Parts: sequence; structure tokens; C-alpha cells
Amino acid sequence: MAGLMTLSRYNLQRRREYEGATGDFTLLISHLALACKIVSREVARAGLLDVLGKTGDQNVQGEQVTKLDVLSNELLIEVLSDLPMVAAVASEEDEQIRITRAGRLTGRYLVCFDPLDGSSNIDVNVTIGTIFSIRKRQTVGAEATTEDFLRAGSEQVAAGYCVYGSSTVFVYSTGDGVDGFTLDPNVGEFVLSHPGMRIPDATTCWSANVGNTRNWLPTTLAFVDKLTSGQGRYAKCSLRYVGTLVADVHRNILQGGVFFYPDDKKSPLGKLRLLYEAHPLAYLVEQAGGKATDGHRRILDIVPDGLHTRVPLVIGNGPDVDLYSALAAAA
Ligand code: P6P
Repeated sequence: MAGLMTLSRYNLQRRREYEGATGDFTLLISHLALACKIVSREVARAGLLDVLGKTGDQNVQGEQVTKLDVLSNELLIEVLSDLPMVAAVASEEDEQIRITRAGRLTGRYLVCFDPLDGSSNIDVNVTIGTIFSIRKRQTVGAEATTEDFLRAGSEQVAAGYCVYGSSTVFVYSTGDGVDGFTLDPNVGEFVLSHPGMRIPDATTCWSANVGNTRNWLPTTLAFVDKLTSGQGRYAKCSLRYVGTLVADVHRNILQGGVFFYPDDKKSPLGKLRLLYEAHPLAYLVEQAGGKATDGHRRILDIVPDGLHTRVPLVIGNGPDVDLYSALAAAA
């Protein structure tokens, strides 16, 4: 056990660093990890059970809902509802916030999540993931409201994701760097595998849906011209696009690269959601030494108008994000 730094042990060790830590946060993270372990198990055996495919319903996004979307959403809500420190949750799958049972009045934390990002990839066995964002609400003593969630991303106290790929990797930050833990299915524990994740200063790849090129605006087209120029930092820059945001961002944090889903002629706000996709991933990428913008504003400075506000997203190495911003400013 000596060498096995599990997420639980790591959390307890980190907790000692926080004066007066109540253990609430440690318990919250461990329950999020538990939910991700269960989702990982269901994703791994989806093909064997009747949990592949669509439910025939549409979610608040107008997207087809898959059975695993529903399962992972309900699982996360169930796990978080019993925690006295969580007051409410906001999910990509639900139009409104959900008030929890245990922490309804006194819970200090608010949790936003995309329970299963990349659901179009579920049925074809391509990496998908869970994304979460943790905030502290300003007041307690009453039920949380939607307005409690509509605040700048810089107010997040933690964020993370879990990617369900060739292995299951849980990555999170509490504002003091980013650490990754790989699930050891034989032990049933997340084990520290990626301590102190830092995005390498090398644009090894760019990630975008090139199928949208005809709709891209001049700024994006000029950016792609630079990325494909073969010049300077783009001398060896490949295109890599999974179609699952969290998988593309995870690869880019590990290897260096830039992802973008910009505003275009068809979608003036792009496709991705601010509260439970852009905010948490921007928090993590900045903690790993990178940047994230909507082309004009730092993602973490943006305050959502609503729970499902969409935002253009350019995220990854600082020099690449800065280049996009400079091109946008010059447009
Ligand atoms: P497109 C998945 O559905 C998702 O929300 C993100 O995970 C991903 O980056 C994006 O949509 C892919 O969208 O239009 O390229 O299929």
C-alpha cells in the first residue's frame, strides 16, 4: 500500500494542507469519483446490456438522448443528492437546477456537470467523458437558485473530468495545479498516474470539426492558415479531432495543442456550453499553464446568461490562443 497513492489518500494528504479543512470537499471529490467509477463500469459493458442507443427523447439542448446519458445523469444526481455539503446541481441534461435532499438549506457547494460528454461517440466505442465544476454559493440557509450558478468561471473552487477511454482517467484541480488518476479496476481505486499535469509548449496538433469550414468566419480561416502553414511552432502540427470535447482537451493537455469550436455563420455562439464545459475545462487548462478564450474574452471572466449559455471556445497552448485572439481583434 505504501507506493499506492490513491485519490482518497491523496485527498486526505492535501486536506492536511488546508487550515480548518472540514473534510467536506474531500468527501465531495470522493463521491464524484465514485460516480465516475460506476459510469465507467456501465460504459464498459454498455454493449452487453440494453444501455446502448437512443431513448427517443430530446434533451434541453435539442440533442438525441442516449440511455447512457440518462443513466449517468441520474447516477450523478443521486450520489450528490445525499451529500450534506451540496446545495444544488446543474446538469447539461436538465433544463433547471436540481435542489439536493441532504444539503438543501445548509450545503455550501454547487456542482455543474456534463454527465456524459461526447454521447454521439457512445455507440461506436470512442472515448467519452464526464465534466464537472464546483462552486461555493454566496449565502446558505435557503434553497439555492439558478442565479447562484450564473457567476464568472473564476469563482470555481475546483473542476475536473473523467475520460472513459482505453483506461479511465480522473483529472481535477482545486486551484493548485492539475493531477490525474488512473482507475485500477483490480483494486477499484483511482491511482495517481499524472501528478502535476502541465501542457507542453508545443502545438503538436489542432482540433476542430473541419466539416464546418464552409461556415467558418474569416478569423477562424486565418487561424487555420497559420496552423497549417508548416512555419515556426506549426512545423509539425497534425489535425486530431475525436468529437468528444473532453477527450480532445485531455490529449492536448498531455501532448500540447489547441482545440476550437468557434462561432460561425450558422452558430453565432458556437456549440459548447459555458457553465459545465467551457468554464471547468478553461479552469483546468489555465491551471496546467494554458489559456482559453471565446475569441475576445478570457473564458473564466465570462458570466453566463443562463444555465445552458453557449460560447465559442478556443482552448490550449497560450501562444495559440493568443494568436486566435489577435486575429479576432484585427478582424
Ligand atoms: P460536432 C459532443 O456532442 C460535443 O458536445 C462535444 O463533446 C464535442 O466537442 C462536440 O459536441 C462535437 O460537435 O459538431 O463536431 O459533432
